[in-house]
Amino acid sequence: MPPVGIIMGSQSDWPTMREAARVLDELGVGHEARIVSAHRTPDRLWSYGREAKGRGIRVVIAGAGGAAHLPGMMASKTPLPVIGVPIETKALGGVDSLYSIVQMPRGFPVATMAIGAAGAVNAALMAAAILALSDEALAERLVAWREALSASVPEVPHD
Ligand code: RP5
Repeated sequence: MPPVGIIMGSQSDWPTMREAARVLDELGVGHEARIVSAHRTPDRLWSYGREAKGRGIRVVIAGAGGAAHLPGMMASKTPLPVIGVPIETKALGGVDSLYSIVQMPRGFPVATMAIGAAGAVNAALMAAAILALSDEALAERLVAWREALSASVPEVPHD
């Protein structure tokens, strides 16, 4: 069973959330992706949250847009760490998603990332960092990934 579960509220979230999948692939971290909507498929959300830990999932990345209740509801159903990705929206630019995810009541945290693709990439890196606490080989791959990113940044801007 892969250690990371990537869930999202809709197929329309996948172009953003596949950025998380891509980075996890780069780091050699197993993952699964599922559409689990808090509003449209609440029973699926309930089963996923109830079963994730027992199936071997160790971190959940949850992306949703608009009235983005998926990450918070997932955090209420599983003791696993939940990382929330606010999806950019046409109507409100993703601030709606951000506010829906970030303002959890005390006791049930969601680690909330930036809006959009940057948030999805960072969610993958955060999940990898959590797993790397007990996986030295992954910790080394994560350091190498970060070093490669640093090395790719030019010192002098060009036209
Ligand atoms: C949310 O509603 C989803 O996470 C998605 O970001 C948003 C819009 O969904 P679609 O109408 O594109 O399916 O539940």
